[in-house]
Order: sequence, then structure tokens, then C-alpha cells
Amino acid sequence: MVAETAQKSAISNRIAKICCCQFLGALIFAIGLAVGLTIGIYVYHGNKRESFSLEQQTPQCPTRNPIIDLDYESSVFAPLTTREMVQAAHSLLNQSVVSSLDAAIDLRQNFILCMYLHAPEKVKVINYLDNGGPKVGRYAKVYVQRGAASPPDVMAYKVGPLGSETPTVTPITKEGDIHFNARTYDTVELAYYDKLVKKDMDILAPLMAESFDGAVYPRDLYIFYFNGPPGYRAEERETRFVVGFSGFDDKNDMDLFHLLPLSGTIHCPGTNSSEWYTYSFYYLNQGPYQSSSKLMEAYSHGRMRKVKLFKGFRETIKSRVFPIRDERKPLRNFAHQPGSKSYQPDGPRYTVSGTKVRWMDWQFHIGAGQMRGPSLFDVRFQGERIVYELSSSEIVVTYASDTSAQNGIIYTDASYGLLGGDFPTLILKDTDCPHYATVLNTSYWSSSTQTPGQLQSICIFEVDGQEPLWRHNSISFAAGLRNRFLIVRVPTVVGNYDYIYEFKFQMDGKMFTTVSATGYIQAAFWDADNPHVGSDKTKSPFGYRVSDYAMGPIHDHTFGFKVDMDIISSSNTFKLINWKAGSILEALNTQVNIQEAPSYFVYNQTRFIKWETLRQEKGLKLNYDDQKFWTVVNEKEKNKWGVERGFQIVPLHTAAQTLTEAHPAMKALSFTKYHCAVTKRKEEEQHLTSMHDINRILDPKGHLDLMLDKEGIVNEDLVTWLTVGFLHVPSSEDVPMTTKVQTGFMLKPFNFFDRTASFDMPEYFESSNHEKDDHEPAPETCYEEKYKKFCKYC
Ligand SMILES: *[C@@H]1O[C@H](CO)[C@@H](O)[C@H](O)[C@H]1NC(C)=O
Ligand SMILES: *[C@@H]1O[C@H](CO)[C@@H](O)[C@H](O)[C@H]1NC(C)=O
Ligand SMILES: *[C@@H]1O[C@H](CO)[C@@H](O)[C@H](O)[C@H]1NC(C)=O
Ligand SMILES: *[C@@H]1O[C@H](CO)[C@@H](O)[C@H](O)[C@H]1NC(C)=O
Ligand SMILES: [Cu+2]
Repeated sequence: MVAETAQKSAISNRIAKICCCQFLGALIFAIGLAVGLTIGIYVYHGNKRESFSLEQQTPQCPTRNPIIDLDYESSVFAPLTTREMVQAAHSLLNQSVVSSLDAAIDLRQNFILCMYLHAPEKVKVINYLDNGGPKVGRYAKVYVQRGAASPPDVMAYKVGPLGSETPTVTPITKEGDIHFNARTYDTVELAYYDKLVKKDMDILAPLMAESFDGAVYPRDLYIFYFNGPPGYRAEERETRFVVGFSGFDDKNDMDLFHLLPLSGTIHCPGTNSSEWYTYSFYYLNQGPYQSSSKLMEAYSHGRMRKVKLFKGFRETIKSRVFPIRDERKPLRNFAHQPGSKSYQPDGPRYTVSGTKVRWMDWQFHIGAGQMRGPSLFDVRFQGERIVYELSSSEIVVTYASDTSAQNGIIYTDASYGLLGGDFPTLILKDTDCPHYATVLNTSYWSSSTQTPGQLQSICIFEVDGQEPLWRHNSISFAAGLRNRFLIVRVPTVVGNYDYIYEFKFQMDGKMFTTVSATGYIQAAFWDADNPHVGSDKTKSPFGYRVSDYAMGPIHDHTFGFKVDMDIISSSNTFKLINWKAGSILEALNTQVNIQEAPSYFVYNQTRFIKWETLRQEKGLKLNYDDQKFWTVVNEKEKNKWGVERGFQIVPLHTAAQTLTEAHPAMKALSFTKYHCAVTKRKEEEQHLTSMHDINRILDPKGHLDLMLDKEGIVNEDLVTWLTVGFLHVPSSEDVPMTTKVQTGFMLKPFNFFDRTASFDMPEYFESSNHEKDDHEPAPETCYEEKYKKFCKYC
């Protein structure tokens, strides 16, 4: 796309043609080879000279740093900075909520689990933004694990205003509200687990060596503990663990592909780890054995079915999971050439100030937190507010498999943290985003070191969609607008899976929110002789075999979003447009009262619309047989045609929850039952789930159904909670990597503008009389400094 690239492809073309001539020459005259070579050499050198002089004439592409400043701390919405995290931590230290900020190593310590920006109170923010009211301070929401309290618990605090001389510390939860045993996992606990399980691993060494191709713990094996949830009730804490091979160089890199048929449970309530024990051991689904020695005894006495991985298997593990090019395969044609690329011929067309972004009459703020992930605030188009808040809230992944430690795994990923850190960088250069993208950092609190860390986690760029946004050909004109959009992309990693959040803004006022999943599947051991598998030895009721000893357990990826639209003001109404079919009379009688259908209707059946106002908080579900449009409108704001201005919420391709309410976890995961739930906005209803409900599924305290209490929602400040996702039946192509699958939703202007919103943009327009012809600004030919060194013709 750059001048050189175009030049290069011209050269390749020419060479290709000449080569073709050579070939023909060789065939026809049988002496072509020598001649062709001579020509080839001549052309190569000739062209080299030509492109060299071209480079001297071609200017470098203009660049401009889109970043005006990186000042997060004066923003109402920007993520916490590391400095603010340190201040919040010191305030907690000052108030003796924690006794030190040394690395957390002891369960009986109070230490900080995580922190993120405490959502600023909306009415105050609106007053500040719209009415010049007082600036709203920044506060941290901090979760503290209080192993030193009696009884121990987890507490949340609001700390701030940050940056002030004397931030205050206000508890948000009551003592004991969050039971200590319902806490999320942290590295402190894992260190205790490792110590405990080591003894069992020593006892089981002969079993592991014989069954698992001579494997030795911890040289070849590691223990995976996150087979949650740990208990039905908050007071319980039982952690299932499973032994696995690690195909990676660093044992902290969890290889979830090679989990083995050896598992147990750790009974681990409270803070006194001397009272913890392991029990319920299984080998190849045979158990439970009360202890590792009981299992070992049964194994040695041959009282059980055994498995023996083939000899040499261990050596093949890395090549099975490492996502690296297969060098035994030849390169595809032209694969040695660089691929196509986007560039900015005249510098960026957006600006970034703190996390406030402006592009083509759009403006918005980016927010992010280590537990709940990315968000947008105060999204406006041409000065008018459309969305107050659009936040990722939760990701649920529910598995099924026929293995002792892994059946019924449920992850609520916000309990682990959607932007939690642990990686040196997050944005992959030249892979996640175009090379010219602006990258912003977010901060997270590391519970193990009790210090903040930083991630490059957000990239912002404009990109050419290589497609029309609209087009039309007619006899008297041809016209169209090339679709270019601004993207805010946030790749995240939660254990084995990578999720890529993306917010895309278009010139016509449409906005897309998508999330895609890639990364590793979490596999389960494939036991070819599993007595529950029928005669077809390629699949179980829970998925396909995908490798010698691995099957891909079926699961879902369900993403929950909070979408607080403010169509011009906060007073909005949710209206459904019901697609109906029926007789002409039925259709007309939705508005008037007539007895006979007019004669000019050709058919006596028609489609028509029934408008419906949602009057009470409610969860809605998509149903293909009952088509409805969901709209959020402002009844007081009309367009030029007198119609209420609004936006339509359009879910992109999505699945639905397949579990019924008979499943014990469905209460905690109640948001997964709906695709769209509408509630009256409340400050205390920030998220779709509680971080702790997955550890107390019988008595969950913070889920969506609790918010749906039939309050009136006409002309109110509304939140639409959107749920989208996909079902995943892992297949062989998901190994080693699941390639991206995507879901999401679109916010589409719906009578919001008086006409198509993009007709203030230069476009392609050519009419037969050429009077009003229009074209986009033409880029100058230029080269990008960054790629100069990679260009061998330069
Ligand atoms: C807490 O901060 C206040 C104000 O800066 C200071 O006077 C007080 O000594 C501090 N307390 C502790 C325990 O550090
Ligand atoms: C922890 O448990 C052990 C074993 O029951 C007991 O001996 C010890 O006193 C307990 N420690 C504390 C601090 O309660
Ligand atoms: C962003 O984070 C990276 C570490 O991932 C750090 O090296 C860099 O200095 C940070 N940039 C800013 C502007 O803070
Ligand atoms: C009109 O539609 C109904 C079905 O709703 C059908 O029974 C009836 O025969 C139709 N009449 C005519 C004139 O086609
Ligand atoms: Cu999946």
C-alpha cells in the first residue's frame, strides 16, 4: 500500500511476466533459459535503480502524535494510575486496614486483592459535565482479604478523593458480608496448595511414572487448581485439582491442553492451613480414594483399570501445544512477501487526551478496571450524548466433561480479572492493531507483590474498511462513501483464553461493540476405554476427541455488558417494535377501528408493526419466531419529522443459555438467561454479577434477577444489560489455537438524525454532467519511515 510496496508488486509482476516468457521461450525455442536469465538479471538491476530514484523523490508520510496528553488523573472516567493505586494502598495502611504493603505471603494477613476506579456518581458527573457543577473526585474501589480479622472475611472500601492530602477510607461492605471462604483465588493460597499437594505427588510418583510416560513431578507435571467453583455455600471451600503436563518452558504458564486423569480435592476453609487436607482422589475416574496412599495402594495391587501413555509421548507435548510455525511444511506461494497493510497517508485523524478520544465528530472516554475490563463513558456524536456508560461486566464459561476434576467447571472470569496483568505486555506489535495505532496503558494491583503494575492494554486507530459504507449506481450518477472507522481494541487474557474487546465507531452514527475469543481450549483427558463412551470411540456426550489423549469439553462463552444509554438526556424509554403478521383489518385496527378492509390491498394478509412500551423492569430473550426490535428513545426529543429520537440495540450473531434453572448455578448466573434486561439505573447496581457468587451459588447476592424487581421504567434513567455469546464444541481446528470467533451488538441510530448522518463527509460522487462531482482528499504518495528498513528495494 505504501509507495514501495506498490512499486515492489509492480516489479514482482514484471518479473513474473518475464519468468512466464522464459518458460514459454524454453518450451518453444528450447534455448530460452540462458536468454531469460540474462533478461532477468538486467530487469532486476534496472528496477533496483528505478526504485532507488523513486525513493529520493517520495516524501515521508506526515505524522502527528495524536496524544495531546496522558493525564488520566484529571479525568472523571480514566482508569486508576499506578500513583493513585499507591496512594489508595497507603491510605489503607494509614487506617490500619492492612498492616503492611510487603508482598502478601500469609493467609492470616490483611492484604489488597485488587482495585479499580470506583464508579463516579452519575448525577454528580452529569452536573459536572453539563452544568459546570463541581468536579467529581476520583476514588478507588479496593477489595481487601482480611485473614487477620476475626472472623476473617473480604471487605470492599472506597478510598479517596485520590490526589487530595487526606483521602478517606469508607467501607462499602459490612464485616462478614463476604465470607472468607467465598473469596476469589489468589497466589498466596496457591502457594499453600502446592506445599500440601507435593506430599501426595511424592506418594503417587510410581503411578505417575508408569501411567504418564515416566513423568516426574514437578519436573514434567504441574497442578491445575482452577476447576471451580469450590463450594455450594459461602462457608465451604473445596478446591478440585488435576495433574497436567506442562508443554511450556515456564511452569507458571498453564498448559490446559494436557490435563491428566489424576485428581483430588483440597479441603481448605479458614486461615489455618495446618487444618487443610487433600482427599477424594481419582485415577481414571476411579474413586474417590480418601487419600493418595489409598489410591496408590489400590493401584499397586492392580485393583483398577490403568492407562499407559505411549512411550515418548512426553517429548511430543511441546510441539502439540506450542503455537509455532510448522517448519516441515513448505511456505505457501508468496508467503515470503509481506502482506497487505493499512497506513495513514496524512497522519492520524483522531486525538487522545488522557483517555478522551475524538474522531470525526465522535467523542468519548475510555475506562478500564482490572476485574471487569474495558468500558466507554459519555459517548457523544456531534455534541449529543448517546451513551453514558458501556462496560464489559462479566464473562461466564460453563463446561461439561466426563472427568473427575473437570466436570461442571464454571468460570465467572470477572472473579479472576479481565485486565488483571501478569504479562509484560498485552498488545502484540503489528498483530493486534495496525503499527500506527496509539497504545494506552492501564494499571492493575498485583495481590502477590502488593504493588501496582502497568499493561499496554488499549489500542486506538482509524482503519480503512476497504468497503463502501453506502453506495449507489444509477444512470445519471455513481456515488459511494468508503467505510473507515475508529477502533478501540482491548485484548485481554484470562488463563487459557484470550478475549479481544472492540468498540468501533462509524461515520453514520453506528457503533459496534464486539468481543472475540481465541487462545487455548481447556481440554480434558481422553480415555479411549471410558466405559461411558459408546462404540464410536471419537466422541463422548461432552465433545470430540481432538488429540491422542485430549478431548474438547463443550462450553459456552457468555459476555455480559452494561449499556447505559442516555439518548440526549437520562430520561429514556425502552420501546419494542413487534413484527406481526395478520389480516389487513388486524393491522389497521391497531390504530383505528374499522369493520371492513379497503379493497386496494391485493392480499388479505400483511405484515405490520405493533409498538410496545416496556413499562416495568424485565429480562428479554431473543426468539427467531417472534421478531422484535429493541429501541431506547427519548420521548421528549423529536426529529424533524416529529418522531421520537432513539437508538436501536441490534445483537449480532449470538447463542442462548442452554442450561435450565434446574442447574444449581443458574441463580448466580441469572444474566445468562436473557439477551437484554432493562432496569432503572442505580448506583449500587454496577455489575451483572458479584465476584463472589460463584463461590456461594446457593445463596448468590449480586446477580441480575435481584435487580429485576418490577420498577417502573418509563421516562427513567435506564440500563440495558446485554448478553451475547457463543457455544463452543471444540474441534480439531481448535488445537493448538482457537481461531477468533466473534459476537457483540450494534447501537444503530433510529430516527435519531433527520437523514443519513454521513452526508457531511467528502465522498465519491460522479454525475453525468460532472457539476457536483466530489472526491475524497487524495493521499500524496509517501513512504513510512518505520517500514523503510524492511524494504529491500529502498
Ligand atoms: C495517617 O495520616 C494522618 C494524616 O496524614 C497522619 O497524621 C497520621 O499520623 C497517619 N496515621 C498513621 C497510623 O500513619
Ligand atoms: C492450626 O491448626 C492446628 C491443627 O489443628 C493447631 O494445632 C493450631 O493451634 C492451629 N493454629 C492456630 C493459630 O489456630
Ligand atoms: C506503559 O506500560 C509499560 C509497561 O507495560 C511501560 O514500560 C511504559 O512506560 C508505560 N507507559 C506510560 C506512558 O506510562
Ligand atoms: C383471507 O385469509 C384467511 C386466513 O386468515 C382465509 O381463511 C381466507 O380464505 C382469505 N380470504 C381470501 C378472500 O383470500
Ligand atoms: Cu471456547
